[in-house]
Amino acid sequence: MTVREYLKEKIANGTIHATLIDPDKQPAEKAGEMAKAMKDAGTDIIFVGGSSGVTKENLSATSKAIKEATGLPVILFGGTPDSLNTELDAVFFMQIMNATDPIFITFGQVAAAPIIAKLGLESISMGYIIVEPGMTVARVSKAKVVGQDEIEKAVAYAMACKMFGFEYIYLEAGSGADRQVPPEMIGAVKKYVDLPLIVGGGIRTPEAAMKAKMAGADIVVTGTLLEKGADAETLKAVIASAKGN
Ligand code: 1GP
Repeated sequence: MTVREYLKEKIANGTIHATLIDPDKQPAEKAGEMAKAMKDAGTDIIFVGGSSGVTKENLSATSKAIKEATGLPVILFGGTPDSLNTELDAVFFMQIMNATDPIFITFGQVAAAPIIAKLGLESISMGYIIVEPGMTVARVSKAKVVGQDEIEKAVAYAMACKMFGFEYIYLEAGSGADRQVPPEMIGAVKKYVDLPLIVGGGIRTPEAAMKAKMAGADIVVTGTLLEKGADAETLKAVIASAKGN
């Protein structure tokens, strides 16, 4: 089964949870243990990546350790062309819609495409929209962030994603954000654009996860929660809320 099929099948049954692990933040073995804890808590898929410090070495070792520890699919989310490797199950081939640095709009993707083809990696296209506060990824990509109250602008970006032919849309408030993507924005994007919607950034409580799910997120992503060493009960509660259990 491809990762595309896996996601499609899962999402058809309701909102799922994705765990984001940055390979630059801990040794591979530790990443495997963290992913195992998330699997036990109910997560469905592991995203690996980060805004800086992702190398072929740490990415391949981390992906391998996660797969060995969990058996869950591992998909690259962010990263650089030279970090691509065959330990990944798939790659989000993504465009930061509101970046102003062209590396994140097209040149990085042009550099990555032949490598993805050569390695035979599955690639899943995604339009990525950064919402205030945006955090590191907004700074690195020099994004014109969508304000928390700019609902129409978010919908326009999402419509453009659909017209470009992207398979997924990601509404991102930024890792470690103090505010999540507003539920009204998630709801509006979901209402006007029928693409599977990924939502992340600043989701660290069952309430926040529930808000994202109820507003229409198909995949709720958390990263910081795990990084900060939340206990098993908290992980379980957040994931259960994301999935509406
Ligand atoms: C970042 O959306 C993800 O790309 C996760 O954000 O680290 O705030 O959970 P957090």
